[in-house]
Amino acid sequence: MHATAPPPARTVLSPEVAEALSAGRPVVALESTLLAHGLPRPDNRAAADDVEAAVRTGGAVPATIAVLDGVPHVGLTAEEVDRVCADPDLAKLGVRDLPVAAALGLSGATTVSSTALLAAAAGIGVFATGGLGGVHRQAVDTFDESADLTALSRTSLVVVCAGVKSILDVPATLERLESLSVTVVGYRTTTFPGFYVADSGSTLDWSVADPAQAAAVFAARRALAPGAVIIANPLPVDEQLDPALHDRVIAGALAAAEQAGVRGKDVTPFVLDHLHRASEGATLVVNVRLVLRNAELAGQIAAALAEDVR
Ligand code: PSU
Ligand code: MN
Repeated sequence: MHATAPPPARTVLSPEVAEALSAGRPVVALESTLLAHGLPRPDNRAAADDVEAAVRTGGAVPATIAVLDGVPHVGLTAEEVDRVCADPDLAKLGVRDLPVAAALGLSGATTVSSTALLAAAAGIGVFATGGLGGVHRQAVDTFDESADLTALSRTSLVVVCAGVKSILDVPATLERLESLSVTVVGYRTTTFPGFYVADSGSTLDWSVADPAQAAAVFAARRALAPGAVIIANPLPVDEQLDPALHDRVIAGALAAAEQAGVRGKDVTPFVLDHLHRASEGATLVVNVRLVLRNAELAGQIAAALAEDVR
């Protein structure tokens, strides 16, 4: 006989998140890699609070997700957010890393892939981030494609983002999302956003006009097959990074990563950090701005979804 599978790793829900979920009130998941590895310390700490506040403005309860001492936490206390934002050695955990962290009692920040999985398992239907991982520009040689894409192909939730990080190969990433049957919809646009800039140069087939339509697309997706609905929410043009500055600093950051021989999961944090410094903080301001906008919209979509279920 086969040994029976062990019970799934215990997940701790914060009291507020547990209460909201059991009452059917709207909840929005937030990832922690963006805090620990995407934004510089100490600015990341204020950003963490601001993102949670933006979810509340949208009408939902925020649930920032991280793994602490081997235990997935959905909804963090202020002290737990301090830990995530202050520890320079915190691991970056994708889905494949979760079992190791659980078994060895390790702590780490969760990426889009692992946050989506833990959120859906907890019964959360909406997730806000900055930009998704995707296909890297040298992927033909390196095979570097974020696990975010495959994770989203099998996880049922709405992900609100400003597209994929513009350090990536955006058209190739959209092709892979199509192959993986991930639903991608623009928010009030069919222009696919370029993270720091409003227009990535790629277009989408579909757009939704308001949070209720986004919620309706997700309800239809959930009834059809597992998999995510990506709501691509561009920055307004007057809030984007200057496109000329954007192209210049990205080229420099990618060249620096190449020269430093950075590989694997260190590529994204290295490049984001290089951009923040090369742009003298301009990319950081825009990065935080777009995450806040996504968090607020995600709150509105979660509220529309909760309304629908009623
Ligand atoms: N979006 C941001 N900043 C980030 C990330 C996304 O605005 O730091 C993180 C996310 O956690 C995403 C991860 O899942 O980068 C992708 O990393 P990789 O390319 O190694 O899969
Ligand atoms: Mn990668």
